[in-house]
Amino acid sequence: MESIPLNAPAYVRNRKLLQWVKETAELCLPDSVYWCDGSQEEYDRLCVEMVDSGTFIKLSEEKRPNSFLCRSDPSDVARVEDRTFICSIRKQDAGPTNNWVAPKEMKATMNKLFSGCMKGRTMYVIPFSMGPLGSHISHIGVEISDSPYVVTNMRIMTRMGRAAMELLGEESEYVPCLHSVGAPLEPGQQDVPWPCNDTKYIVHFPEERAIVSYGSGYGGNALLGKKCFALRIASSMARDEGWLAEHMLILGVESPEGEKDYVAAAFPSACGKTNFAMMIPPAEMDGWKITTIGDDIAWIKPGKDGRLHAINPEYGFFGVAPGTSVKSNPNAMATLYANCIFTNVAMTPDGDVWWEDMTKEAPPSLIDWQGKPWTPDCGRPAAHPNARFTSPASQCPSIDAGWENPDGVPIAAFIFGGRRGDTIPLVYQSANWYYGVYLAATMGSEKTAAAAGKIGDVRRDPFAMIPFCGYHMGDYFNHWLQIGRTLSEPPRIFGVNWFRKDENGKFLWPGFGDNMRVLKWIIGRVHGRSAAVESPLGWMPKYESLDWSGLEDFTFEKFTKLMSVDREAWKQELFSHEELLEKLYDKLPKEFNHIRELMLSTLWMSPEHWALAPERYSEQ
Ligand code: O2Y
Ligand code: MN
Repeated sequence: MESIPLNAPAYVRNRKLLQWVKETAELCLPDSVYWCDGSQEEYDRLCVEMVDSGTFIKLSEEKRPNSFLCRSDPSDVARVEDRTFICSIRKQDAGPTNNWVAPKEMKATMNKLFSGCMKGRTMYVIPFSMGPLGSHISHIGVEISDSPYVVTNMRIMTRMGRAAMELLGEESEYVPCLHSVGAPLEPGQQDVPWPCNDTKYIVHFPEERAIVSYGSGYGGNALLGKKCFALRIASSMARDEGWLAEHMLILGVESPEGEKDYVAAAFPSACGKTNFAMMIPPAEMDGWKITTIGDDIAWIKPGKDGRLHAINPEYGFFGVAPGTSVKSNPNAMATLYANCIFTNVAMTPDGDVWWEDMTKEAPPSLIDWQGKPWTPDCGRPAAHPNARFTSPASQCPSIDAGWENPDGVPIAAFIFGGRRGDTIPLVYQSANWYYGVYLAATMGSEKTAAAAGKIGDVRRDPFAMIPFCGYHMGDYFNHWLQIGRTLSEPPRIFGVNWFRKDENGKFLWPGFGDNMRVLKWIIGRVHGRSAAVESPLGWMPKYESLDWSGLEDFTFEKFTKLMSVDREAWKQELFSHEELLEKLYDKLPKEFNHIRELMLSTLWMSPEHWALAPERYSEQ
């Protein structure tokens, strides 16, 4: 059998990589091998090729310059958690929250699936850096993929191309990421716009630091630098090496006096993470400014100064389009002005994009995400609910001046939130690192109506990491506790809940830009200047200690509802933590049981001590 020419450019010198590419080509049997250099010329050429093949639709050059619409197969629209595997050598290292298959067995399965799987296609070799090129916090990956959609998205989402390859030199380590859409072409067979396979596997080998993905071309399943590398594999690397790979946004808070602090925040999906990362404070809060480092993932390392320092390993945003509007996130909308790839959104007659809630009124006619004519009364969504934009982070008006700083930015506070209609107050500060880790480990969001057994049922999503931790969550909690022990200046830890409702089911808090009021209090706590009242949960703001400029009609009564800590509800809350903690029992930090017991007993303190007594919330 004739061997496939590798045609590696002279700057590709890494011996292990050259061998891996050769072996992969021999297994997958592509028509040709292409080494991505990451240039604009290459990107433009691939986009033209995808327009010609029907994968991309070029959007209006006037409305959305250099941007494209892509419609996926309707069966391939989201991450596939039930097909995602952590193949550690020992099952107990993956833990009960991950799917596990023995590495040997999984490799045999993958070998069969990948045999000849790229026939009729080009095999792209995609070198990329997660994090600024050459940063001591960054890591290099190489994705092999048979999807030009993956190549173009990876160029936006990572520092992709020749410079990353050159950093590898002859010997450096990289994370190999093998991907195929799993749709070989027979000679003469016509391709489809979105090739994929009903059989899907998203596989991680944490000990080998390797990723294999088969059957899907979409998002987190295929852009392997993101969830697979930057979270699942990196979390396992981070545990071994004493750092943190987290599902967190990073933002900067600048005071009118020019003081600058950075916070990292974790929220489960559908809690407005990207909105928070790009928030514009109310005009009345004169001089306060938010800057954006990242909207989804943070790599965080202890520094010599006893603080934690964070980078955004990504280079772009892969954001949920529906719900994004000039009202909910003006900075995101401005970021999307050009040079973007839109996946599964609707198209307007004049060649622009649209999705639900982008504008108050829907356009009278559209082409929906499946290419079908759409009108507002047709009863179907125009964009898929998980429709995405891929956009360069550098285009974001709020991007922080230091977002590419190879040393990262120092983290002053961690914020953990969920979507809870009751029980959890707007904001509280944990008494110390240990309570903070417990707070984050027990965070969760109310289940959607479809998933809930009863009203108020909560899906626990510790640190928003359940789908993304590459090892046992009990070990993960212990790792967090251990990191805290090593820091002389640990970030302060806060819980927030933007979604508390009143007795009529109406949201009590306006959210969006008004979250700046909470952030200002948090920064004030970090610097020891915001007043606070003690509660069984930790420290909480007094009414007077939040900045109400521009929101003076927010009454003290409403505030006490928003902040109340109900003894019965909290008793139930603490009992309900058991469901998750029991599941992780064999590796659960012993500290957690003590904290839970202490919190329970604090609830029996005289109510006058804390939040049941509203007068504690005000000096007046
Ligand atoms: O649906 C996907 O394939 C991607 S999911 C995703 C994308 C960007 C940021 N966060 C997420 C997530 O699920 O947390
Ligand atoms: Mn995410």
